[in-house]
Amino acid sequence: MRRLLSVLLAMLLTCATLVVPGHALTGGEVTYDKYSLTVDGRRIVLQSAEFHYFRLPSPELWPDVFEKFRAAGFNAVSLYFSWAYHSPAPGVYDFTGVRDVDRLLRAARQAGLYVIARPGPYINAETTGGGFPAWLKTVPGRARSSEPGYQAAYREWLHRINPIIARHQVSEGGPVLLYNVENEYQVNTDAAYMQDLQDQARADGIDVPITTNDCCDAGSWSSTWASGPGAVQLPGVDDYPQSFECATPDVWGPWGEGLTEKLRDDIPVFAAEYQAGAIDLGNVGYDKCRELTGPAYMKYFYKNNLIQTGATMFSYYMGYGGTNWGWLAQPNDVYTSYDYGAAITEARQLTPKYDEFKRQGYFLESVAPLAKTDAIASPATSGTAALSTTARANPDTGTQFVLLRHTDRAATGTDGTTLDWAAPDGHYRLPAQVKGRDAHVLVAGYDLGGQRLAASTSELLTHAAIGGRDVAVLYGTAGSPGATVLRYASQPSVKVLEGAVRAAYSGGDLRLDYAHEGLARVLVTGGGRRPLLLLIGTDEEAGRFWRASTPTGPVLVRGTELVRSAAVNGDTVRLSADTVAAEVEVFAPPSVRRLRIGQDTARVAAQERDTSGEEEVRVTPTASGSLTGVTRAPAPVRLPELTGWRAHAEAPEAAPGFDDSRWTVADHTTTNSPHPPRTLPVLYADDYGYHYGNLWYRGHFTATGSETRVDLNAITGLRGDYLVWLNGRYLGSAAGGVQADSGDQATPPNPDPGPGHFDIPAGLLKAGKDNVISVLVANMGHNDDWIADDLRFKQPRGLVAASVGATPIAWKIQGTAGQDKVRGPLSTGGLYGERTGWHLPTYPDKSWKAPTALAPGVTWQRTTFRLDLPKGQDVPIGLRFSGDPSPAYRVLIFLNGWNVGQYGGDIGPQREFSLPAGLLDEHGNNTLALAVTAERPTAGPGPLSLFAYGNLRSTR
Ligand code: IPT
Repeated sequence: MRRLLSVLLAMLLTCATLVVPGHALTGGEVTYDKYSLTVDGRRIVLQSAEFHYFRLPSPELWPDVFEKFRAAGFNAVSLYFSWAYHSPAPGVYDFTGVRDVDRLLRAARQAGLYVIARPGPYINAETTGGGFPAWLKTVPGRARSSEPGYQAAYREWLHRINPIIARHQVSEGGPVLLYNVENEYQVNTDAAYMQDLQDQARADGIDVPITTNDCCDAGSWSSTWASGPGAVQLPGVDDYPQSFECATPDVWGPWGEGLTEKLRDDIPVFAAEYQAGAIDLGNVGYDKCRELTGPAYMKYFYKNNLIQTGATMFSYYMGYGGTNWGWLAQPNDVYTSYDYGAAITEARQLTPKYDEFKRQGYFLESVAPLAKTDAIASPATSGTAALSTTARANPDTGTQFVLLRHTDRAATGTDGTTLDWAAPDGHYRLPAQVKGRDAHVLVAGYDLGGQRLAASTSELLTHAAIGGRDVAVLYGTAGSPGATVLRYASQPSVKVLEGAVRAAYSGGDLRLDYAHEGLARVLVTGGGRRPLLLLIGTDEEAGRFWRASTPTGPVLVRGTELVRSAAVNGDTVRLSADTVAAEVEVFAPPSVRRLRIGQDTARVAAQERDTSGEEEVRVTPTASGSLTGVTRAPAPVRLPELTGWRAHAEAPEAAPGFDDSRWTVADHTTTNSPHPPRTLPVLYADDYGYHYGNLWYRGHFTATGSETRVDLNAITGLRGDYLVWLNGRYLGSAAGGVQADSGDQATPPNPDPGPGHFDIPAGLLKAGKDNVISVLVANMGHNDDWIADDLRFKQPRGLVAASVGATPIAWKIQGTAGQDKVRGPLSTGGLYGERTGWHLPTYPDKSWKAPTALAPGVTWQRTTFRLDLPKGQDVPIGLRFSGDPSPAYRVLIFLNGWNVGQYGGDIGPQREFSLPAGLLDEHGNNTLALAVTAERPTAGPGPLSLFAYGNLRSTR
């Protein structure tokens, strides 16, 4: 009986702990005015970042990314939906498994993020076809227009995806806040089409405001179409001021000031896609892209946009980039990794860019008057012309926001000034200093909880009412001077707990003067207000804080690697947090005496995780009223070596006697393609239903005996090639034609499909008999449709011309076998090994032999490894190629049957490949299979090893 009672009691207690929602979203009506969005009558500053679920095919990791967004102060996530990812063929759609977008939207809500839903139909995004399924290339009617063939196709997609989005709208208690039609629709436009997208959405139950992301300058859609058919309710603008030149990260703003235009008087300024990373056009690696778009850039450009234009809606592209696994890449611009140099890396690691998002995000989230501001006169920067100011104020509260930065945005020196500031509470002269390529947003006249912040030349991270007092975190550049003025009815008592802070009181103003060093602590009591604990730190110290809300109010945490959520129960604060061995400090109500880390209150409530592994951290109270303790180190991780490789050559298709009787006959004489065939029959792979990955062709001809040359042209997309055999003899390879055009309408796609002449060696032809040409063509993916031009989007893949003198050839084509229901249409292509399951974990490879040097053609190499990563830790695993990448080969990498990427000298700079948990069994056996296509004899890819991107104790 006592046992039963205690079990019941424990259950009750657990329930009390667990029903705490992570972050509640406000539901209700979504409206807007010229200042901001309003949800259920409450203004919000929208702070969103882009995420592509199709680039993280591991739904169990979606909550991790979303919680990391939320923990940086984002209140929304922007989601493209890829039509291609869901639809292998007309009329066929799949929303299960890794394509379960219901689950995706639930995960966003669970993490407390609103959603900007962007179902295209066109999305660009450097993904194959710009999100268009490849089967659309065979449909008549220009894509991105109202022409009938295209119209029927996109309506089919919208009527599948819209109802899913609709049932997750804010009005239904879900997260979807905005609905984005099309993408940077600016040339070859069609108003009837834009109108129809919106009409279809409304008919499908979309009731939130409809937006579109305009490209880049005033010539784009919503300025031309501000009203009338096709006009969009609440358009936004895309800005990429840093360009994609990752090789030169020090060049500032080559694509302009990056100030988001106000498109109409009745709507807020909406930075629909604001650059937060870059594609690696120059193949220099994403770390350089992260530098190009690093914290300095973020500070200068983002804050400029906030204060100079008064934008209240931001969506940053990308928050997390992910992976172009399978054939997801649009090959002309990107390779396997879509890390993007984002704040959160492909392997879900947080970077210094994340800290800067957090500094800005917490500020936006904490300071409500930011949602409604008008431009005002700004304070003078006395003593220097190097610095300048711009200011805004909230017309209701009078709160002022002053942007202070260098007049020349590219300046690199440090300059100081005294701000001559006519603030709402008085006229202040306060010292400030700005280093080059930085910018500060300073606040005056702000009701900070129970305090009155008259003015400060420190930036405000956040403030929280905790246990009857206010805790505020201010920050500034290490070593720079700062001053903060607070208003009191009478002289308060000031206790400097840590750091060098001078306090002076006069006429109701408490003025604090200091230099930003480490983390100073000042306790202010009396003076007619509730107590205030002021924490004044450097940028770095501010970046170490986490803020989490609980039903009993917010808590602040310092020193963990991440805080996902928190709960306070009686004398215990529980954190769902990621940690290493480090000092941790928690600011919680005074009733709290104990700290437990490791349980995700929100997700346990949703029964999505195991509750074991909580760590009780021994804590002691501090003079600041906080608790400190030391968290445990994660257990070390040892990864197995990759040994025991077995290999097997394939490409039997090259042999003359190979049975191709069941292959598809390629005998079309016409095509819907806007590219007329150069020779007949039409050999375009898409016309025969083969859309992704490698292709085989076999051409039979009765030789006259006088043929001297095989002439072939193939279009593969950038980085592609093709290999040719005649009667089983390898003739060689050639780079595939690309026609990767400039994106500029004036330069039409390059019609040259590349060289392709293969001399026939003497004695190889069999006159009067059947001769066989075998061709293996890489299809690297499909062009996007950025300029709404079918010549670009519908460019064929595969062979586009073939002849052997004037001798007629009978062609057959072969590609992907059936559909992989689990991995979807983009994972496998038409290699023999793929068609027979050599990539699958279950394939019996016992008879395979140890690898040797590779002959031209295709060879598979397989091995298995066992993992048992420590429970309760997050250890993202990668695969590293440490040999010299050679253009002699290209490697498709399969993990447990999933194509996780492509490696090789011609493919890109990438040597490390993320093996995401979910595809990777962290506690079991894993199978790696490599399909190596060699263009010439080669030793093949060098040594391969597993490595860990990080190791944290984690509630992932
Ligand atoms: C803009 C697209 O809207 C987006 O889909 C993606 O392609 C991004 O840029 C680049 O990564 S296109 C704009 C930069 C011209």
